Amino acid sequence: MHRQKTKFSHRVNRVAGALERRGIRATYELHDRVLSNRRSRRLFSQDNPELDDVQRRIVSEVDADGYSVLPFGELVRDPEVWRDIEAQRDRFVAETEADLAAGGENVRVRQGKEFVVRLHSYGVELGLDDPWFRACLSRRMLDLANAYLRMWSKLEYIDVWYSVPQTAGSERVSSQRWHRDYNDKHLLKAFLYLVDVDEEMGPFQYVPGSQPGGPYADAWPWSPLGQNYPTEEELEQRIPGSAVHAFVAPKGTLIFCNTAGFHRGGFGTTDPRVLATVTYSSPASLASLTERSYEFAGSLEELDAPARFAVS
Ligand SMILES: O=C(O)CCC(=O)C(=O)O
Repeated sequence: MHRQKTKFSHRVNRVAGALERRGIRATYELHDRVLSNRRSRRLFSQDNPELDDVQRRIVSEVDADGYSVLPFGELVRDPEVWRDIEAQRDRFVAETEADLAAGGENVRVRQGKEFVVRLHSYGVELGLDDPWFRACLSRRMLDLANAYLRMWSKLEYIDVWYSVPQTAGSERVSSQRWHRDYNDKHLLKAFLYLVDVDEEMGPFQYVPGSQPGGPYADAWPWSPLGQNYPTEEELEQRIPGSAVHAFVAPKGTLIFCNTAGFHRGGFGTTDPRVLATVTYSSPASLASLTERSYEFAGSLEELDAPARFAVS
């Protein structure tokens, strides 16, 4: 009897879970086609930003291949911005390494992804005094994100990561494995390397052309809340190793990428990998599948309209 009851309640939970997932997917589609994203597309078409050559190149490369890579200073030319971000990195690395040396009790990690120590994580307040946040909200970054998404985007997630080297022989877990991000197809992430990253430090890796609309889009295709983690072997059988791009690159390298395409990274075994990251997504994602990682601490009045939209 007890066994039957347990089996029954498992089935109820499974069915309830499936129904809930179906509801979340339907909500995403509705927000993408009709509700949130329609307004966002209209706002963009009424205020189509003029891009310079560098921004245009990034957008057309991400359109074609799913990624674009360039030195940060080519896009954000004010050297003070980079200097401020480096100072932010130095404080974060010093604090993280002191915490780790003392047993790692105070580092900010998320369950299941303990290999990434975060400067902010979720539920923080951020203002324009944070240099990486300031850069991500600048028109240099935001205009190209909006142009790629063809709508005013939401700045949904922002952080600085310290990827802790893994012990030899450990297995890849979570985002160290090939996956598509489940939370939006209108997605642009940026990764700014804050240290030189070599093959052993867990470089970010991407399958060019696996973004929605690309030639590998039909391999375990993207769907909202999809189960987008094939085994490493399955992916390697379908997509030749020669098609994978590993971003082994010096510090100051900026990678833009639609991570609805296949990617993985952070599986380092030697030195820590330190990078700053940001996610621009569509309003449909925030309405159904994601939570903004921060609250804007400044006054909305001091922002222009696309930036105000991005943080609220
Ligand atoms: O740490 C990495 O390089 C991978 C990150 C990742 O999977 C993601 O941001 O979605």
